Amino acid sequence: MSKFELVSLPYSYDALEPYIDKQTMEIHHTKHHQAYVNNLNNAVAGTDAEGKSLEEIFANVSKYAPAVKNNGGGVWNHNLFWTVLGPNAGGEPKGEIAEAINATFGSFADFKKTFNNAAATRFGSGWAWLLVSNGKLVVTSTQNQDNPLMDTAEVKGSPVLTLDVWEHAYYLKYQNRRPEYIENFWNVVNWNYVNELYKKAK
Ligand code: MN3
Repeated sequence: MSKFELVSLPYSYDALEPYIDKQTMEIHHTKHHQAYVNNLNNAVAGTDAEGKSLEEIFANVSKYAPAVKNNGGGVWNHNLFWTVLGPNAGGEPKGEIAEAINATFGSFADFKKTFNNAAATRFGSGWAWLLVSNGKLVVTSTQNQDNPLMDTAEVKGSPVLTLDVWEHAYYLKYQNRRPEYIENFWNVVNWNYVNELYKKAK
């Protein structure tokens, strides 16, 4: 039976400096993300989740053990997170996602305020999301490693942008300053890829 594997980063650990530091990226990928992969493989072994894709599991995640949900989310969420970041990125979105953001939120600045607020006010550990829900762009946040693909999600849909607001994502560089981490995140958003995800999801 094929097992879940740790994806490679599409850039080097220091590629997002100075906004996300090399040490954080290396520990986040090789320790945290790897642990979710290992724990997910252990959690699905010998159950009827074995051999299923994460998307299939999430659609019925309420039927599985908490370890499948928590570690499955941990694997999938980080897979997405690495790809919506990139070096030589940031700035204003372009293309269809830019038009949709302006139409939905009024402006890019207003969208950022909404997203930043979702990320800053998520109590404890979790994620902020921009997703397509019933054909519309929506901002939400989830606790722990939950995500909008899960049947348990309050707001369901297809994510196109996400931000990890677990302390392990920022504490080495930013300590308790989550808002500063959130603000700097905008310098490393890979809008070209977010736009591709949006075109598939809408
Ligand atoms: Mn993380």
